[in-house]
Amino acid sequence: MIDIFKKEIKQGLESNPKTLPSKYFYNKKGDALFVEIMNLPEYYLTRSELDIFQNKTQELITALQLNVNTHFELIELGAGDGLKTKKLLSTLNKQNYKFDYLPIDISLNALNLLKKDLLGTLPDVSVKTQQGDYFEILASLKQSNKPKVILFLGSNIGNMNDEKAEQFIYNLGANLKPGDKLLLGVDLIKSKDIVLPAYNDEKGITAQFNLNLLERINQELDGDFNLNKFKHQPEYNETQGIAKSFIVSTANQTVNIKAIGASYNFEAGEKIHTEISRKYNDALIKNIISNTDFALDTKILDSKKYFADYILTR
Ligand code: AVI
Repeated sequence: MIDIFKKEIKQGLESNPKTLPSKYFYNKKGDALFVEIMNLPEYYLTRSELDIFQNKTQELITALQLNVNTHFELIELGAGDGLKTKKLLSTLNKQNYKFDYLPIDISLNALNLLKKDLLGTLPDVSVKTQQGDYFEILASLKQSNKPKVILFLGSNIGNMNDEKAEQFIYNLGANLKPGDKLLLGVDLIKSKDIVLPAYNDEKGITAQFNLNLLERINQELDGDFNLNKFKHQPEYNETQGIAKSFIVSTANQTVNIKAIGASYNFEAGEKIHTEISRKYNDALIKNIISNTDFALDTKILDSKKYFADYILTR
């Protein structure tokens, strides 16, 4: 694990321009900061999707074309605290649908908390947590003949570039059978007046979240990044619908990373690209799925039309 981390950090810092992978935001501190982000007034994404799950639950169920007599598997990739999904689980349960809920996450801790919570709030729902790599688990679930609904929410797909997103959805399809469904939650292209503050909140939580990457390198790879000499910088291109986060060096400086055995020079104003948060519209979604085995059925929007849950059929 540490070896892959070291290799990818080295690769990123030796690229021109420098980059660091956003997947490394999520250590214990990063997870906690992301929970804070989801509750920020500026971060509309979570609230918008919760609006759909809370107020358009029946539309979601109808769009998924579920059969009340057929036992199915509801598989969530990166379940987190399951807040949105609980609304769906509770309605499905009330309407006597037969299903197993299979949340998949890399964090065993998150899964255990979710399972405990669901045992208390929805004791009748069958919950089978799965810890590990999404695709390894999906491959192992392939033997079951039950129809599957995959949930990939929160615009998590937006943290991949379009090429990776297409590959990811293609791979999902390869692990499913015709008729299985994918519920894909994505943030929609909108004005920079709304998007930029979501990545540049007043309390500076997103800045801490971004800079935590450098802190992690200091702690885990014995680096000496001076966090006071780097700052968070989000950018948003409204025409493309792409938000990007950068860490900018505020001085000419050299950073040593002992575990890599290397030093890196930064010029004042030099940027490290740390994250992409893509926003979508119908054309982009259609284009991404055009070379996969999925067809687009429908989409459900929140009341402000900020966010969409697309329903795709394998
Ligand atoms: C997890 N992901 C969808 C978040 C996003 O909006 O791209 C991560 C995030 N980065 C900064 N704030 C939130």
